Amino acid sequence: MLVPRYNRYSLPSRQILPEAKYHTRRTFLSQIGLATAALLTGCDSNNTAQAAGSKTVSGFDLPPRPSDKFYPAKANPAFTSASVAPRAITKKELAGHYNNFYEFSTAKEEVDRLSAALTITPWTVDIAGLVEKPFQIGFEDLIAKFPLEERVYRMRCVEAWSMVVPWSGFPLKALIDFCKPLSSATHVRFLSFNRPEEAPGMRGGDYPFPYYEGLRLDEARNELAFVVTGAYGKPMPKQHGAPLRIAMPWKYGYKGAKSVVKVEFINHEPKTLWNDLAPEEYGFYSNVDPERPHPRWSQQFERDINTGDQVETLKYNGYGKYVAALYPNPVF
Ligand SMILES: Nc1nc2c(c(=O)[nH]1)N[C@H]1C(S)=C(S)[C@@H](COP(=O)(O)O)O[C@H]1N2
Ligand SMILES: [Mo]
Repeated sequence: MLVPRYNRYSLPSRQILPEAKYHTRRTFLSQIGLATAALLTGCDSNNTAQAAGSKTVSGFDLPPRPSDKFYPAKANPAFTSASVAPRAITKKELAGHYNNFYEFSTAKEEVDRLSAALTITPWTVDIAGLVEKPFQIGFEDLIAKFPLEERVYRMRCVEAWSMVVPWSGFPLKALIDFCKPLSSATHVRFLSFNRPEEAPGMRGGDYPFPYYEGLRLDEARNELAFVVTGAYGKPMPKQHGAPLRIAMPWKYGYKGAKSVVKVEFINHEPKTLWNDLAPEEYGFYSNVDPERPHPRWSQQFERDINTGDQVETLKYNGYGKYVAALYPNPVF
């Protein structure tokens, strides 16, 4: 997303171009061809070689893992496609080709290709901070502890576009219980991977990576809070945050950290990357609220990337019956 020019982490100039110009640049890149585009974006030689060949490298290409057998997961009847009507599920190819994952690129259409370089086997998650006993667990061991379910959720980015995705995973509450936090823990913090050698966007120094996010513990225990390991009935593509990411469907998308390597329990409100960059634009809570404009744009409507239609933004992204009680007082 965009940050103001005056900020010390301000984006490269192309990011503050208006949408139309920005899309022209994307079209240009696709016209000159993938191989050249890969060179321009400084992606590693291995990737470039593959991109130049006939097979397109994509985050949809995943290594086989034992956990593949858990998909497709059983649909949770409370969150089927009926629960998001009149919205329809976003086409998988659209959702997987328009991604915010700044460790790879600030250009959404590039993330699918660049994220292919992320190694997801092995993958270790660190459980740290105020827990009975800190531990590390491999992704394959972790996922085997929880029955997977499928949930169709709306996803609203703070940039005023949205999609609808059938995620697979398990409740964040189940993960939290498994971590055995101490009663002194009030918040949970998520950290994403730190591998600049695999992620070109981490090499520029424009953002204080690794990506960090956090939640109040009661929000994290809400029934909607979800650990996502799959999408569209399959293991999750890398561009969506393989092997595991968080989904908080009543909040703007950036509250859901991708490719998580650390879950830390603490006793204070954690700092978050976007809040540190532009506190007046990205609050800690960041609940979807059409009545609270972003300082630089309205939040009353959003573009459904499936249809291109402008649709009305709903308070709490339509999930108020689940979460409104968490916020007796206004929060930002
Ligand atoms: N690690 C990490 N997590 C991240 C981001 C990111 O850049 N890095 N972008 C966030 C933003 S702004 C959004 S909108 C969603 C996008 O998720 P999607 O690509 O699966 O739609 O991921 C969020 N999680
Ligand atoms: Mo976003």
